[in-house]
Amino acid sequence: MKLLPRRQFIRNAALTGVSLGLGTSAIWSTNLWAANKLKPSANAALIAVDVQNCFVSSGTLPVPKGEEVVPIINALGRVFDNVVITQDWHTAGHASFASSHVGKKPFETTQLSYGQQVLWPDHCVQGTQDAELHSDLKLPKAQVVIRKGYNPQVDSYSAFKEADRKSTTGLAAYLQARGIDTVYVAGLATDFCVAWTALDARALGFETLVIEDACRAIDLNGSLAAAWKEMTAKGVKRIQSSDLI
Ligand code: VGL
Ligand code: ZN
Repeated sequence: MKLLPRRQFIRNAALTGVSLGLGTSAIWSTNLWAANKLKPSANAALIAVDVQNCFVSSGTLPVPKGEEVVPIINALGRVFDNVVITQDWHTAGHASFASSHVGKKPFETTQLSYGQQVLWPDHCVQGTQDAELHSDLKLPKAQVVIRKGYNPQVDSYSAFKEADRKSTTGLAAYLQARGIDTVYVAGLATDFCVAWTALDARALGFETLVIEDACRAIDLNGSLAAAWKEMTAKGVKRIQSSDLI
C-alpha cells in the first residue's frame, strides 16, 4: 500500500468513514474533517480588503469576477475572532485618477512625488455609493474599518502604509495593541491592495497568509504573476479558503 502523507490520509479517511467500518456518522467525518483544517488562533485577524461597489462588475474600477469573493469572505468571517475591513476612500480629484492629469488615460502611469503611479479611472470617492462596502458583505464580527487613500496627493494600496512609504494608516499599531500576530488577507484586488497589504504585514513582522480563492485580480501587464512571485519570495503564505472552511 502506498503511504499517504498524514494530511491526505485524514482527508481520505474522513471521506470514506463508512467503508472503514466506523459507521455512517456524519458527525465523525465532520470531526475528522475539521481536524484537517487550519484553525485561526485568537491572535489572528482576517483582513477583508476593499470589498466595495467600485471593484465589482457594476463599479467604476471593476475587478473581473470581483463579486465572487463576497460569499467566500462572508464564510471566512465566521471562523475568525478578529476581522478588519478596509475601504479605498479617495478624495474627488485624487492624484491616482487619470482624470487629474492632463492627457493621461486610465491604466497609463505617471511620476508622482513618491515614484511611479498607475493612473486609474475615478473610483471609490468618499461618500459615494461606489465607495460603499458591497451590500452582500456580511462581516458582523468586524471590529475596525480602515480607510485609506484619503490623502489627495498620495495613493495607498496597502492597508498599513501609503504609497510614499512613510505615512501610516495606524493599522499596525492597532493590531499590535490587540496582540494580533497573524493576518489572513482576502479581497480585491490580489495584485494591488491585497498584495501590498500582505507584503507590508509581512515586513512589519506579522505571520501573513493570503487566501487565494477569496481574492480576484486586475492583472495589468503581468501584475498578478509579479505579485505572487514577490509575496512568495518575502514569506507570505498562499492558501485556499478550503484550508479554513
Ligand atoms: C485598488 C487600484 C486602485 C485595489 C485600489 O483595491 O486593489 N486598485 N485602487
Ligand atoms: Zn484606489
